[in-house]
Amino acid sequence: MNTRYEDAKIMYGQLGIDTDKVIETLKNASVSVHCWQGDDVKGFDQDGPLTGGIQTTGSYPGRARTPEELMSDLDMAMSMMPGTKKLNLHASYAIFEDGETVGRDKLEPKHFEKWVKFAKDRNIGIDFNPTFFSHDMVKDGLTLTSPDENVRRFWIEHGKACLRISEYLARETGKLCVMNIWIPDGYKDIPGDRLGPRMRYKDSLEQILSQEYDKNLVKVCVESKVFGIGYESYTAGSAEFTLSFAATHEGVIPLMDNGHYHPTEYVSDKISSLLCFYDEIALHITRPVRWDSDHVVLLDDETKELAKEIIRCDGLNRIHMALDYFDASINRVAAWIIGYRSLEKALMAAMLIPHDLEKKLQEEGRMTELMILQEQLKTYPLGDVWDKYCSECGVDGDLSWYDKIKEYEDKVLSKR
Ligand code: RNT
Ligand code: ZN
Repeated sequence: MNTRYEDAKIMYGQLGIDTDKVIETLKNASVSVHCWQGDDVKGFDQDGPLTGGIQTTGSYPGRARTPEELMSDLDMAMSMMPGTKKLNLHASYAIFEDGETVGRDKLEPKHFEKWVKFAKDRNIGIDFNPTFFSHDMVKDGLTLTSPDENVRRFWIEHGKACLRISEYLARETGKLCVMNIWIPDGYKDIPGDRLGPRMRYKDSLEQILSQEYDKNLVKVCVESKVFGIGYESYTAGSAEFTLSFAATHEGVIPLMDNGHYHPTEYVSDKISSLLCFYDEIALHITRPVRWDSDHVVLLDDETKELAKEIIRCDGLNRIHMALDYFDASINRVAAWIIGYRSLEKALMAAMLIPHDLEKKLQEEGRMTELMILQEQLKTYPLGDVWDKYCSECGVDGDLSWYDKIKEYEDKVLSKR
């Protein structure tokens, strides 16, 4: 393998790329790993179905049912993930002591103590999400936009509680906490009023943000969406809404989920537009198949294009990257690993491109040569640099990591 790496190093070196440096840069690029892949987005604070217009399909055995199971599965998954990881938690993953139940409007930092210990022991940071779905207080599919003031108040209090928790998570781990707000609110059929819900959403967000918090420790994002299952005709938190909200509210950054746009729109093309106007942006990286299906992320064209834009725009310090998918039809731990490693590979591929040269060719109008170079790079030995990276990070390579996951499935997951 080392000679293969040496050969690859020479090939990329001829293009002016230092593969050793690429490996070091990738090691430090942080990717947030979503806890919800392990339990089909169920959480621990309620027992109802998954709502909010999202869906996990499949019934592969081994879903994590308790915090202990989820932590153990996360450990297994993370042991096969090279690079810097953060844990992405939802408020619904609160851990209560025996018999205790607390409404989401009353959640406290102490309900996340065990997660803090988990993160500290592994020296990773935590990102956080208020959970505006799968709950009795979602009325007629609405939360922060509800015309029912009791409902809206409850969810505003939830948002404020989550800001306090996010600050605690950041303080404890010593690492920035990105808190992402996504609400499903909308209508299945043609609404009679589009402005009202959006004005209520705006007001609710402003009320949540009136909670004091340290802006150096917590970054608040707003995630847009175009439609959900059962919310086909209208969603309050559209792209225009969230972008405008973030642009006009200090300390708020926009989050783009690449499953949340029309099928011919590409988030890879949107990144540079936002970077002209925002210091920071955030991404949910997923794989939509025909709709916002949240399939496991693969090393496909759009993932590669997304990664290219992140690297080309020198965006590693300005773009918060998080994974967001949920597949219950295959081994869930493997699903985590495949998605994470695919994104890492895409980032590596992006770092192995001579961007200055491509830019020069474009600026000089040498589009034929640009096309030839881009096509050539597709068959360059990315895999040899990837193998070296995995071995330096102490994680198994592509041909062997599944052996250990299969063993874990036989010993642990299949007994659940
Ligand atoms: C839903 C959004 C949202 C969720 C998670 C669980 O369409 O993408 O980000 O997937 O919060
Ligand atoms: Zn998302």
